[in-house]
Amino acid sequence: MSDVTVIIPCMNEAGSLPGVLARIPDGYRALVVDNNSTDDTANVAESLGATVIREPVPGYGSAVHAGVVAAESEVVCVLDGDGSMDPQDLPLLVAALDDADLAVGRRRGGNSPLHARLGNAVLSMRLRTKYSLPVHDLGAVRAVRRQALLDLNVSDRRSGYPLQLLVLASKAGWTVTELDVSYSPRTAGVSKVSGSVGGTVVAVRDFWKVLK
Ligand SMILES: Nc1nc2c(ncn2[C@@H]2O[C@H](COP(=O)(O)OP(=O)(O)OP(=O)(O)O)[C@@H](O)[C@H]2O)c(=O)[nH]1
Ligand SMILES: [Mg+2]
Repeated sequence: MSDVTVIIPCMNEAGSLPGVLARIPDGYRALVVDNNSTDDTANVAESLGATVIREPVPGYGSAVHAGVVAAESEVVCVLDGDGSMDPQDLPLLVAALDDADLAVGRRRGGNSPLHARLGNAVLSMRLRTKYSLPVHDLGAVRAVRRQALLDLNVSDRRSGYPLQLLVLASKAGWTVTELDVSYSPRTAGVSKVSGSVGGTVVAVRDFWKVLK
């Protein structure tokens, strides 16, 4: 499958983006969604050949959704712009769509703070037990057919988006596959979520709304 768009939601990722864009698989198109960056994110992305759209409504889900709407390919992938994930892992996820409706990455490695790892463990256990999903992570990186994703109507526009997508996929009877992907500390810039107490509080609140 070569008709694939890689959606990269970005809020101030100018420092990490060059490394991310350099590793986009051959034939895949990079679509950077600039979410109110105050740094050089849009210029850096454009100068490296990525398509850039701007989404003024804040939130991870808001940025991702704007990218899905704007993409024109049959398949879309989503990964972070902070250098913590490797775009070279995406073809394996895309290949898994031969037998699945949604392929998500289980992040391996990295050095997430303890509270983030604990939160992931508890939430993914809930996804396994309540929603019968074969996951051990929250689907932070994924590949999916674009139209099917749009039809699922994920409505969360903040950090609950990946979790709500998994819940809705389960309710819709989708086949979901989880594959290992590499994970490392962000390569530049400032953590907006797990690195700060405030970010973690917002994320947990968003997650709780989805899973309750
Ligand atoms: N948190 C957050 N991320 C956004 C937003 N808009 C775009 N993003 C991007 O979404 C991606 C995922 O962000 P996170 O990994 O959740 O946030 P982070 O700042 O990297 O935090 P940690 O991974 O916890 O260190 C990154 O590429 C962000 O730049 C937003 O409104 N909030
Ligand atoms: Mg990150």
